[in-house]
Amino acid sequence: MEPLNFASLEFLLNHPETSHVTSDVNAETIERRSFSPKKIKIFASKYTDIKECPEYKLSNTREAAKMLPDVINNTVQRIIFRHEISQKAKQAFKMPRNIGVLFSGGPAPGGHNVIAGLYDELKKYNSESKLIGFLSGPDGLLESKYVEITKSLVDAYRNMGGFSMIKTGRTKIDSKNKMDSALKTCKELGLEALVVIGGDDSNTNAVFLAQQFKSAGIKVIGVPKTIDGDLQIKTDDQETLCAISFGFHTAARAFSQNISNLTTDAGSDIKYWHVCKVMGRVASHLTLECAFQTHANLSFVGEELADYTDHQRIEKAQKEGMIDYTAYGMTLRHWSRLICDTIVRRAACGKNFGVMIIPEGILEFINEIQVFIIKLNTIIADYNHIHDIDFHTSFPTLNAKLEYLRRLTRVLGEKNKFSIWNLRDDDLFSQLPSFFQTGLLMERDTHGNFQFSQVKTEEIIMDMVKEYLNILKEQGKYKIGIERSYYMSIMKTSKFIPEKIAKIIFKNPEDKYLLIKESIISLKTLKQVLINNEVISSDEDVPEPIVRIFKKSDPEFKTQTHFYGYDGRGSDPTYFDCNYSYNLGITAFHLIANGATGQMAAIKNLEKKFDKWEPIGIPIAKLMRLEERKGKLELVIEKSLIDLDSNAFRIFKALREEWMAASENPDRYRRPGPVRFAGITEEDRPITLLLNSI
Ligand code: FBP
Repeated sequence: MEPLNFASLEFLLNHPETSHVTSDVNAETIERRSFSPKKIKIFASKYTDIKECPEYKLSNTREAAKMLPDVINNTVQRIIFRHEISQKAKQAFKMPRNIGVLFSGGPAPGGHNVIAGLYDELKKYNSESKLIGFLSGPDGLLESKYVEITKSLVDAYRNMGGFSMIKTGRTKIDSKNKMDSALKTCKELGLEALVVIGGDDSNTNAVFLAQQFKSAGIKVIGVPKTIDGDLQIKTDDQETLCAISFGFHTAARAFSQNISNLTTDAGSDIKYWHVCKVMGRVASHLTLECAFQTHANLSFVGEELADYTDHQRIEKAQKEGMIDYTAYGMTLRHWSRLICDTIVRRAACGKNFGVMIIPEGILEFINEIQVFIIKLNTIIADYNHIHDIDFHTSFPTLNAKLEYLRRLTRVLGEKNKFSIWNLRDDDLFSQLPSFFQTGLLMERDTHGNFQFSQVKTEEIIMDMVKEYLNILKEQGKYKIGIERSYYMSIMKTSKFIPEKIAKIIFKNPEDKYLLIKESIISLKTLKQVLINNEVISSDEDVPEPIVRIFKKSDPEFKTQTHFYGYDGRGSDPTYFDCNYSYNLGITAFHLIANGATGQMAAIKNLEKKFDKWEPIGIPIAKLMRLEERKGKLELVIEKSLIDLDSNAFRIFKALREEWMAASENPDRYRRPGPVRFAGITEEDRPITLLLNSI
């Protein structure tokens, strides 16, 4: 036989096609890197000015005034054209500057464009100016670890996702020592200003730095970042100053593409319920946006569950002259019943499949779990306060932690039922699955936030759902509806009159989807019904076509669980986020060049078309509110939750029954498609934002 003529490996490796298709940089990356985001018109003018806007009222807390005296009187500032400028002011604008920048918190698509916008603007006025990027978040500032950001570095990351250029971290600058180290680094580098790109906690960090650095003449500007979308700012008169943080749109779209693919698969394979947990530490903004993007069959909004009241229970108690406090707020059990209700209703219409979205932070809105979270936060904080070693180091395993809690009940609980951890708490807690206990007892993040992303909420709830569906099945209430035409075609092969049998075995013999009577829950009960109705005699078997129909009506509940979070957070930014974040970077520069500090760079009118966008500075100190963190009250920026009176939520509520499609109508799934740049791009702003602006 002739030897086969293989190409040599060397030949293959040197082949142009090989190097083309195995290159790290593909055509999409090249296109992204070369895209120039749109610039807000004001930035086309050479020099800008800042106009104070006292008409935008933001009232502050007394604590913030006490702790942030040098920045508390800041007002909202609008960046405007400067028509006339003195030679001196021109020189001041054009002087070489050193600005530092850092990422803080979880990555959010668009971060690199904030740096690109800041860099381009800085260099536009003076090519000698320097942008210093602190490495790995606040740690880089504290430990003086940084790189000078160069054109080639910026160009490699333009319009690209992640924070990989300089990385990020979650360190909180919360002590005098850390403040001093940060200031020392900035002074050594001769920084005029520091830009902190982060979420609510990082912007809190930024304003405390602004206060601390004020006497040294170093300015600090925050930039609103977080995929969670919970950094939204309104004035006291409900005028929107910052409609959303950057990264939200991309993450929501990236999750939605995956969820939408699941709707396609679910509707094809018709055997699974896909349970999609979607990131968002507390608020359900991402879930709501994904619901609009995909029209999944069932989406939960935590904020709505928190509002839940069981009117039946209230009325019952009232009749007995009592008040039932447990009727206010949602329990895990009741939530699982709501899910079962949808599953059963869809199954009755022949759809024993579907896609549901649950927000990562939903547990925050489930009363009983929220109580555990608060109690455990306090217990852990108290322990850390009293002892030299941290709670998690002292009790590294779940068993050790549980034993400590049990000891608390012995020491405190037996005598005092009002103690923070009593026998009832311990009893309820011990009934939770161990992975859930581990989740609830996990270390809080550096800012004292509960780490919802580490808790397998979807598994806990689906276990409860499965359990209850089994009960419903035994009661004959969970059945798959049989399409009438299918029933007729099967019965054609038998000797029976389909209409007559239908009346005997179905509870709705005239409908399009036929439901087997609740009393028929097994082949045995089916046979008995047929005997009773003289369809067959007792020594006959149930006829094969009827067995087939019965088996088809008997549901098997099968689920697939998915978690969408880190994947979408790492997506390349949408067109909206590219433009938004780039303009935030430019805004940060102009706030600095005009002498602002303690402000958050923002774009007003983001919810409107691009030509309405306005760059502004928002006084961060005015946003500070007292909140419990690690058992202590601390000043932080309040997280924005979904407003149940907002247009978006009201529209969602009105449409969700259609999306549930628990009817003869087909599913209403929407295909948002991938995050893309060329051709027809995705919608030009988040759907929820657009709806809220109507
Ligand atoms: P930021 O608030 O820092 O933007 O982070 C948001 C987030 O992605 C949440 O949605 C999620 O709960 C959390 O970070 C996950 O944290 P980690 O990255 O530490 O696992």
